[in-house]
Amino acid sequence: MKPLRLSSLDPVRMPEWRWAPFLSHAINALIPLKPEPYPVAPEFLQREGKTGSKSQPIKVTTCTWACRTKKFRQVRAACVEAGSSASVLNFVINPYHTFDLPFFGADLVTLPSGHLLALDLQPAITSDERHTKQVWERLMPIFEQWRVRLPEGGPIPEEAKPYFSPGFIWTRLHLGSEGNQLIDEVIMPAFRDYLNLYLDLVEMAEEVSPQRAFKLLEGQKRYLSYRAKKDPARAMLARFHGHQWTESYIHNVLFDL
Ligand code: DBV
Repeated sequence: MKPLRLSSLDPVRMPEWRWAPFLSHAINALIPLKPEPYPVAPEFLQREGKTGSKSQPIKVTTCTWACRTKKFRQVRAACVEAGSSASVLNFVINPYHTFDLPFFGADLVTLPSGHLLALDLQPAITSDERHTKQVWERLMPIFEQWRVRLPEGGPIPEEAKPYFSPGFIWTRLHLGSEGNQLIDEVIMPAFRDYLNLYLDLVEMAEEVSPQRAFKLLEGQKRYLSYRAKKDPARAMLARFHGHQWTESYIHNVLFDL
């Protein structure tokens, strides 16, 4: 039996979960910011389910790790472990709208067809230099350094483009040793670099005026309602845990502003 998780800060322990080192790294990097629990209803802290066939069922576990800090409204990790069917870490940092900060977003997805990997510092308002310039200037050299070592992930929907930075890392890798090596040698250090840069921007960030904060809040709401509406995990989560649970999880936990 897995120990029940009672707080959003309780450790996520799922044997075989592909993305454990990434979540550990992020949690450790957040320690200096003094994380406090984020309210998450018990049915979303840990949920068991089943997939596969009647004769060969596969156990599914979905856990949510989350916190808040002085400058972060919500940091949350959706962690899915379903054996050979899926292993996912979807990790988003939501800053308070009183700071001119982007989101930190990572989507690390392992499916039977391969790994699908996304990493970005996503703007709340793309068409606003004051919001993007300082971030992109520092992000682009890091992006250039890692993306040359990764295959292109292929087209993304046109309507999604306003929500990405030009430093969006997006790749698909094969399962097996070749993919694993790229995850260790490229995706992990890129994740560390993006998070380091992000935490540096956060440390420097100072509160903005109420007018500016209002504009940022509108941008954040637009971004999160887009993510909730188009969540690519919706079908998978509904298969694992049912429609009702999934809709509530998407709207009340994952994208809850
Ligand atoms: N994606 C989420 C959440 C997930 C999740 C909350 C709880 O936003 C997983 C889990 N993403 C997930 C899964 C798939 C994708 C795909 C399971 C595969 C869906 C499937 O093939 O059935 C990046 N993720 C994708 C895709 C993109 C992203 C572009 C492909 C979509 C498609 O082909 O239709 N997600 C997107 C993104 C961020 C992100 C840019 C932020 C960095 O989190």
